[in-house]
This record gives sequence, structure tokens and C-alpha cells, in this order.
Amino acid sequence: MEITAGSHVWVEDQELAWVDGVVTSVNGNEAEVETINGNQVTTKLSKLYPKDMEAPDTGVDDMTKLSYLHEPAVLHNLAIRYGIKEIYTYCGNILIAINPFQAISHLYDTKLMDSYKGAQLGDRSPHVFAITDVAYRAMNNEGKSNSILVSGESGAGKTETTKMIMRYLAYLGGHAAAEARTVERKVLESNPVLEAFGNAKTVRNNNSSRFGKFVEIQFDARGQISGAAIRTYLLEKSRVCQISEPERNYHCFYLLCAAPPKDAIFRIVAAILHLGNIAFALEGEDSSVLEDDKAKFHLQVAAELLMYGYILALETALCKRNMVTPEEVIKRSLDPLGAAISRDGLAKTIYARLFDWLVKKINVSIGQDPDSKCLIGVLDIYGFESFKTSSFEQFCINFTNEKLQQHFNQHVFKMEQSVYQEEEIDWSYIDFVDNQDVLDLIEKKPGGIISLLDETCMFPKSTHETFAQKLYQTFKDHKRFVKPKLARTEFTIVHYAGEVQYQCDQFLDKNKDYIVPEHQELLSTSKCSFIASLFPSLNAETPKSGKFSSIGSRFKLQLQQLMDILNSTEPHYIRCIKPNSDLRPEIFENVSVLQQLRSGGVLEAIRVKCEGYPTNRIFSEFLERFSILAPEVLKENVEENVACKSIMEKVGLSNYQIGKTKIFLRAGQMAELDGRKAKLLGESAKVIQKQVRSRI
Ligand code: AD9
Ligand code: MG
Repeated sequence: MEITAGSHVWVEDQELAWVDGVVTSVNGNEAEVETINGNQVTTKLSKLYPKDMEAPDTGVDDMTKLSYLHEPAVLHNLAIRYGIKEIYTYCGNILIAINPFQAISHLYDTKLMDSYKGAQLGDRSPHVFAITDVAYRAMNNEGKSNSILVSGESGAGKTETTKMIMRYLAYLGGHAAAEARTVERKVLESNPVLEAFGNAKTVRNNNSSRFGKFVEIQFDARGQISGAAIRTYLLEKSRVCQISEPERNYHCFYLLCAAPPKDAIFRIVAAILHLGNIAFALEGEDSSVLEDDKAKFHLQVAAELLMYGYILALETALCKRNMVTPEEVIKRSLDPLGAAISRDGLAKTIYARLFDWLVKKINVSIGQDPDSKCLIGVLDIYGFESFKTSSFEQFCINFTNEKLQQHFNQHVFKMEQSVYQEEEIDWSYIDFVDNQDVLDLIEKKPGGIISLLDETCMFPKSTHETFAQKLYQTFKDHKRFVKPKLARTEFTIVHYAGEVQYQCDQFLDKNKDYIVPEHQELLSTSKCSFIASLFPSLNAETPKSGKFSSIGSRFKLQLQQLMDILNSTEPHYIRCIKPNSDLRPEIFENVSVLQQLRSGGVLEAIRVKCEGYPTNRIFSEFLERFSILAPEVLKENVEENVACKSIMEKVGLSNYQIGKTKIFLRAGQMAELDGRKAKLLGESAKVIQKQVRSRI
């Protein structure tokens, strides 16, 4: 659209990302804009986006209905909807969900569920129920598994959304209320248990999930829930021993203190608490002893809880290490720091085994349906993370997101094609950015970062410095890998969602999946059969102790299995957005929302759309809006599609396409048509004024 004085436009703004204003003058390829917040801005014409003055005040419920599909319009649309408590908006068939940080009445009640049952997507306002209903119906009608992928940053509302999906699935595929312990009830009841052991208060979310989760809900031939399986990914073990104010440990520790039941699970939780209180002091040159009577007391209680005794054995396991020489096994003392690391290692291992046991137990209790042909998978997984200090955890999380992003891109691309195919128009030139190069950098075998990390871990003399050097050498020409200036142990990956700088310091330790043999031996002989069962003694089938096992490689494998499942399903995407970092209602921070739309691939999806035909209109709608540009076509009594063509020809626009029921416009063409219309209306207004004046 030609931008002239008087045009309404969006202009970039540091604080608000985009702000609207009116062009006051145009000089060559620069324009002066007066923004609504009273600033005068001079900027290049190419950096301005037209504002749709005909857009409804309450926004549109699907971004693809926006006449001008561009970044500021998308952001503005979400902001005005959020302002009127419309937290859900579609972008095609992707659902964007903005965390309201307040209960919105009737948003999830049974009456509402009734109204979504069987409704077509788009018939009712956007909602998680609508997406879930589509997935459920597709599964029943086509006999194909579906999945719903929920993503977003910490605190964006993924887990709450997931719970709503499960509730709605239980409503659709549930059993008669008379059956008390139904599968769906057990599935829903598993949520609070997993949250008690896997969620904690963090600065980003008061109930943050510290693990990834994929719930597979199985259905029988009648569409009733017949079983379920829960898979979890990468529990944050370090939280058990390391938390910085004002964050907290896993909820279960506080639940235990509030109301101590005494059963096996809580024995372990209590034992971990006591372990954490055992302090060590230096003895002699480099040995450690229990610091004082308090430490002795905690050791005693921990030993009692874990093993019904063996106090000395526990102390030895914490303070000493076996050195194996060809002749004999020597017990070497650890210094207080070494003993504390040993203690934390023990606590983390016990907690991780307990968590895995819980998940297994829940799966057994819910039960699997071996005959189920179809499932709906629900993925609640950590979003892209970039912190001041990003470590191995962020590396794995962002690797996950790269994988999911590739899946997403391919899907969006396919969907876009299918719209064009349906309308029988040419789509050959739309393209999308593939992130295979980042994935290769991370996971290629051999030669990717995970492989190099494993190699480094297996080599006894390596340190995080030698690991970093190896990375710098290997990837010096890789365009997704950057060695930051002056860096000695940091590296940067250019992820699809932005650059992240990783600190290598703890990569080696965190990658080693390792239990100290002395700890293993001690716990496997516990008199508490539950604890002994968590640490089955090593036998010929388990890998030899000391054989290297890597978290990175195992995670990569788990992820590949997840992708294999997802690839065999029809996916649906929900992108959760956190509107502000204060976790408060009614605040919408533009810059951060845009960044999240970028990380979630929403902007990429829009870009793919813009490469093709971002706007389409049913013939009649198009004629209603633009017949004024060529009024003669309506008189000619021709077919609607011919009339649309005539208008475009008269205005001199090409490259558009006429489908079976709709006209497809290239980016900017809608704005061009609106511009012509406004000019025409302006001219006719002048003519009328002239006529009126001449009569006076
Ligand atoms: V994390 O990556 O696990 O740290 P999530 O899972 O994305 O994160 P969560 O679902 O836990 O975030 O939501 C955070 C908080 O936002 C919840 O505890 C609620 O207080 C709030 N929330 C989220 N969604 C809704 C909603 N639909 N309605 C009302 C909500 N409140
Ligand atoms: Mg969560």
C-alpha cells in the first residue's frame, strides 16, 4: 500500500515493540510519524506496517482473519482480546492461550464442555476443549491416533492446559458415573501425586513442573478410555540439594512436614531431609567427620529411615571411597567437600529412583490396554530456555525444543499446502526454514555435541576446559555454533528461537549417569524392602558398574522415541503465552509476548503464510468490501469469481489466485485494495463537498 501523509501505520518502539500512529509527512523513502503516545518518529518507509482501520474493536478470534497479517497486527489482536478476557485465539488451527493469572468464570464448566462436544473448529470461540474435541473426533472417525502438543515458557500455563485437556477427554470418553475407580479417574488423580513429587515453587512459577511429561490416553473401539501411560523426562535432580532463595524444594518435602504420614514413600522423603542436614568437619589433613551432635543425630535418623540401622555403614559410605588396586581394595577418606558431594549425590539418586518408581506405580495402577488401536497423546514439556547461566539442563531442554520445532514446521507447512490443494490453487513456491543444521550440530553421531561430550566423559583426564576446546576446534566453521569472544569454557548455539550461551562447567558431571558403587551396595542391602527394591543389586544383566552411561545419549534416545510416537499421530498445537513476569492478571507485556510467539514458532507459521497467500476471502465477502472499486462488474451479472478477477484487473494487481470458493491474496494486496478504496471515498467526499459548496 502506498504510505502517504495521513496513513495509519504501526511503527517500531523500544518499549512497546510496536505502536500505532499517523504519518504526518513523507520525504523520499523516509516518513515522519506521530505516534499515539505523542512521539514524533522519523523512520524508513519500509519499516512501517499499515494499520487496518476496519479491524473490529474486539479483535478477531483467528489471526488468519486479519486483513493485514503482520507482526504488529498479530500482537495488537492478542492484546485487545486479552483485555476483554478472551485468552484463547487461533492462528489457523494452532491455539494460542494466554495465561489469565485469574479464574475466569464458567470458562471450564460442564455446560461449556457440552457446548463444544461435536462442534466444528471455529464454530464456537477458541478453546482447549475445541482443539481436544477435534482430536477426539478425528481419532474416532479416521481410526488414527492424535496428539496435542502444549508448549510455552515456565509459568505460561502448560500444565493447567494439559489438565483441562485430560478433563475434557475424561468427559468425552468416560465411563458411567456408577463405576467408581474408572481409568479416567485414576488418570486425573495421578496429577496431584506427580505434582507433589515433581513440582516446586520457582521464581517463574509457584507450581513449576520440573520434569517433562507425555500422557498417552488409550481408547477402545467405542471411543471409551481403556488405559493410559505416563512417560516423564529429565526430572531436575539438583533441586533436591540446591535451591536458591526464594525458590523451594519439591512440594512433597513441605507436605511431609505439614502432615507426616509414616509410610515407605515418606520414609524416603524424610530420610532425604535428614541427609541434607548432615554436616561434615575436617579431620586431620584431608579426612572428614560428622561436624557435631546435630549431624550425628540426623545421620542416625536417616540411617534408621533408610535401612533400619547400619549407622556406621551409612557414615562410611558418605565419608569414604573404595580405591581398587590390583592387590586390594583400600578405603580412602574424603575431605568435607567430597563428603558433602557424596551426600548430595546419594540424596539425588534416591529421589530420582523414588520418582521413577512412582511413575511406574501409577502406570501399573491405571493399567494399559494392549488391544487399544488409538490413543491421544498429550505433551506438557518445558519451553525454550535462555538464562544468564545456561547449563546442561537448558541444553537438553533446548534440544527438545529444536526437535519439536522441526516437527511443528513440517506440520504447518503441510497444513498450508492442504488449504491450497483443497481450493486447487498453485502452491509450489512456499518454503520454510528447516533447523536440521542445529539438530545435526547437537545430535549427529558421530561428531555432534552429545557425542563429543560422551567421548570427553569417557576419557579419564578430561575437564570441562578440554571439552570446550574440542567444541571450538570441531565447530569453528559451523554457522550455528559461536565461540564467544574471550570465552574459555562457554559456547553459543544459534537456536531457531535465538542465541543461547552455555557454560560448560558442569556438563561432564551432569552427563554422567552414575551411582557411587558404595551407595548402591549399601541401599541394595537395606532391611527396608521398599528401599532395597529401588536399588536392585547389580547382577550379570545390569551393565558393569563403572561402565559409562550418559544422560545426554539416553535423553536423545528417549526423545527419538517420543518423536516416533508423535510422527505416527495427527498433531494439534497449543502455544501457551505468559503475558507478564509478575504472574499478575491484566498485564500484557508486548516485548516478551512477541519473543514467546517467536520461540513457539507462531511467527514462523505466519511467515510461511505470508510467503504464500496470507489472506483469503470468500468471493461474496470480497465483492461486498471492494465492488466500489469497479461498480460496473456487479451490473454485468457475471459469476462471482469473474467479478473478483475484474476488480483485481482494474486495480492492476496480479499474482493473486482464484480458488474454488475463495480469492487468495498475496501479502500487502489487501492493504493496497483498502488504500484504493479510501482514496476513492476521499475523492468522492471532495466532489460532494465541491458540489455542496457550489450550490451555496
Ligand atoms: V512450568 O514450565 O511447569 O514452570 P507451566 O506448566 O507452563 O509452567 P502452569 O500451568 O503451572 O504453568 O501455570 C502457572 C500458573 O498460572 C498456575 O498455577 C495458575 O495459577 C495460572 N494459570 C495457568 N493457566 C490458567 C488458566 N487457564 N486459568 C487461570 C491459570 N489460571
Ligand atoms: Mg508445568
